[in-house]
Amino acid sequence: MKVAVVGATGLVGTKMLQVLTERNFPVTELIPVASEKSVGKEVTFKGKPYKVVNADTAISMKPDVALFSAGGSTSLEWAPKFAAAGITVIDNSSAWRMDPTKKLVVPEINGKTLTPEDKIIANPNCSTIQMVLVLNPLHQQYKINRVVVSTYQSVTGTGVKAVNQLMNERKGINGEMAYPYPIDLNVIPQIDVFLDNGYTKEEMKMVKETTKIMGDDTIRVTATTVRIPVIGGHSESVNVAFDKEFELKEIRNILANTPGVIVVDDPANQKYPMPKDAHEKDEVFVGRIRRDETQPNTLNMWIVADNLRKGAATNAVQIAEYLHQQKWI
Ligand code: 2RA
Repeated sequence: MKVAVVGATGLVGTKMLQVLTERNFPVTELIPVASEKSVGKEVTFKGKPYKVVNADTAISMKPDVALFSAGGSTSLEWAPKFAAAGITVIDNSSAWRMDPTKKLVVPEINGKTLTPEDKIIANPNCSTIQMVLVLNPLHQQYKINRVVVSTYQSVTGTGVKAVNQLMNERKGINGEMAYPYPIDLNVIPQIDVFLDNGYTKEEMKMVKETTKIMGDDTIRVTATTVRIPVIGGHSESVNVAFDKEFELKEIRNILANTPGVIVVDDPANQKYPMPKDAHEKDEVFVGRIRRDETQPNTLNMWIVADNLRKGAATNAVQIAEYLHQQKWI
């Protein structure tokens, strides 16, 4: 299968190439696509060099599927052109996520809603994916009423410029800033831009994408998203109020049997998920599972995942795998 990766030289694009290789996705030809300044550069995939091309050239090469991770404006401009040429687009930007005509997909949750007619498929936001993967099986059992989430997000979510900012600050080098403030030895309670309601765009992504993916707009979500000086993955403190009563043992059991979720919850031995351990893993890790003792039917959890993997590249490749299994690409 001919696979185009649009934004192939970025952090997520590079991870997509790695995940396609690891999962042995049947790529017969890779078409790396990037902005004009990267055209002509070489990208190595499965030991073979491939020349970076622009989006126009990529369309003329007729890929079967295109994985996009090149930002919202590139997706808005180019995804429809790829789709019009019959190429299925899996888009990691926020451009199409809330478009009612587009599916927002976490394969384990709503992959089955896809049809061969879906030519632009949206990949959700990283902090949303790891949360819904844990919430969904609990919602099936106990019906979620309200979620309060606070995130502790890795600088890799911003991109290579932010990783460089953190590393430069550690070495005492004055370099380019990705954030308006130092990130090392600091915490920044702002991810993406502020909206009129006082929340950030990242916070509202968690609110809106959760109900769209889980297909239930009665679930109330409120979020505070925070950038921390970490590289391995995003962490989340999640408080969930259910309609029905639960037993902690049952919750652990459900999560332990959820594909893609690993329970790490052994306080007696100081075992809980951490970004250092989630780094380079495709699974979502959950621990610190305990009752919120201030009100009935309410649970606290700590959820960690590598945001570049299940939060971005792995989820996109899993969507492609599903389409391939259905023989739609
Ligand atoms: C972040 N959620 O971590 C974003 C990346 N999509 O900044």
